[in-house]
Amino acid sequence: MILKDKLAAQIPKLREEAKNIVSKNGSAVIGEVTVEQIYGGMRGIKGLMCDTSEVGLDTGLIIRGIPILELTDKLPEEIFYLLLTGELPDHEGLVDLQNELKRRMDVPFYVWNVINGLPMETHPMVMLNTAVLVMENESFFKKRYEEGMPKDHLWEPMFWDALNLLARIPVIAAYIYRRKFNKGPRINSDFSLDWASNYARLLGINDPDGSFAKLMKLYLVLHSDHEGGNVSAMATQTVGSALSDMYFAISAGLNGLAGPLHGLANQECLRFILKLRDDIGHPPSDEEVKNYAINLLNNKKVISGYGHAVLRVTDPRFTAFCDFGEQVMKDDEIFRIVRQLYKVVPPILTEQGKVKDPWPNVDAASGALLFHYGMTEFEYYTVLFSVSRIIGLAAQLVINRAMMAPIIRPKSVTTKFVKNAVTPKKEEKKVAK
Ligand code: CMX
Repeated sequence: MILKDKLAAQIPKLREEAKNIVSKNGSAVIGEVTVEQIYGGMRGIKGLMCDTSEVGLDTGLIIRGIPILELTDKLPEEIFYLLLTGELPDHEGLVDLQNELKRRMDVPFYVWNVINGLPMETHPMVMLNTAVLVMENESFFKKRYEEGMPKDHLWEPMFWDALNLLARIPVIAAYIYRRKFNKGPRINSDFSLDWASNYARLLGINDPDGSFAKLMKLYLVLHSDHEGGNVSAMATQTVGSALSDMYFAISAGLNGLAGPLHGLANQECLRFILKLRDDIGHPPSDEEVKNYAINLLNNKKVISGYGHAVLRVTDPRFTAFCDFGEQVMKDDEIFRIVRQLYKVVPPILTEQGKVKDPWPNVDAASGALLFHYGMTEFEYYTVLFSVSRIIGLAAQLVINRAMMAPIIRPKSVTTKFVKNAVTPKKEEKKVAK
C-alpha cells in the first residue's frame, strides 16, 4: 500500500534523527516548570513530542507546516496521509488509501448487538466509545505483540488497526445517530463516495444540493488534530505508551473528548445559543446579546465557545466555519447569533480581565451550521468531533509506535515538596536544628 510504503521508507531516518538529537543534546534545557504550572494543569510545559501538528498562540492549528486555512478544500483522507507522512498524497496515493478504507468498512456484527443492547437514553458518546472498545478483540497489534513481534515492527499492526478503525467509525457513528434519534433503519454505504460524503449519506440528512456533504468534509478536516497536549490526545498517547492497542488508547481519548471543557463544548455551545434565543424571545439586537453575555458572566457562568487553553487569537477553524456559513446560510437565525456573539463577546471578556483568550474557538460556530441542516440533536455533536479527531489520534499513535516511544511517566510532587522547594532556607534551618 502506497501510504504504508511511504511511511516505512521514512521511519529509519526519523528514528536516526531522534537518536542523534538525544545523544548530542540529551541534557540541554529547553524549558522550566513553575509552581503555577504545577497547580495550573501543566499549562505551557513543554514535555511531549508531537510532529503531526502544532498550535501556535497566534496562528492556531498548523498541520505539518501548513496552516489549517490552507487545507479547507482537502479531504479528511488526505489529512490522514499528511499527518502521517508530512506530505499530501498525489491522486494515486489518495485513491489507494480510499480503496483500503472501503475494503475495511465492514463492522463486526457484535458491535450492532452491543449498541442495540444499550438503553436508548445512553449518551451517544458512550455508544461510540463502547463500540470502539468492544472492537479491541480485532486488534492486529495485540495479536502481533502477544506473538512476540519485535518492537521496531510494532507500528505496522498499529497502522492496520488505524485503517480498520477509520474505515468503520463513520459507519458506526452514523448508526448511532439513526438509532438514538429514531431516524429509521441503517443506510448502506455508497462505495463510490469519499469517506466524509459517505458518512453524510449514512447519517441520512436531507441534502439536495450536496452542501451538507461539503460541510462534513470541512468539519472532519478541521477537527482532525490539535497537537499532542490537549486532553484527548494526551490521554490517547499516554495509554498507547503502555503498549495498549489502538482501541484501548482511542477509547481513553474519547472519554476525554466527552468532557464539557473539551469536545462536549460544541453541544454546550449550541445549547447556550438556543437558550439565548429562547430567553430573549425574538431575534436579538446586538445590545441584547451583549447584556445577556454580561449577565452570564456576572452569574459566574462561562460563555461556551470562547476561550482556549493555548490560542490567543480567533481560532482559524472558527473562521473557516464562519466563511462556510456566510456562503450557505447567511440569513439563518442561529448563524446570525453566532456572528453577533463574535462582535460583542471578545470585548466583554477582555474587559473582565481574567480570561486569557477572549476569542472564539472552533465550537462557537460548528453547532449552528449543523443545526441549519436539521441536525438538531446536539448531544450527537461530540460524536462528529470524535469521528474527525480519531484521524489525528490514530496518526499520532502510529507515529509514536514507529518511533518506539517509551512509556509516558512524568513525576508528580506533593504539597510538602512544593512548600519545601519554595522555602528552601527555612527548611534548611529546620534540618540544621
Ligand atoms: N467564559 C467565562 N469565563 C471564562 C471563559 C469563558 N469562555 N474562558 C475562561 N474563563 C475563565 C476561567 O473559568 C478562569 O476562571 P477562574 O480563574 O475563576 O477559574 C479564567 O477565565 C482563566 O481561564 P483561562 O486561563 O483563560 O482558560 P483555561 O485555559 O483555564 O481554560 C477553556 C480554557 C477552553 C477550558 C475555557 O476558556 C472555557 O471554559 N471556555 C468555555 C468552554 C469552551 O468553549 N471549551 C471548548 C474548548 C475547545 C476544545 O478544547 O475543544
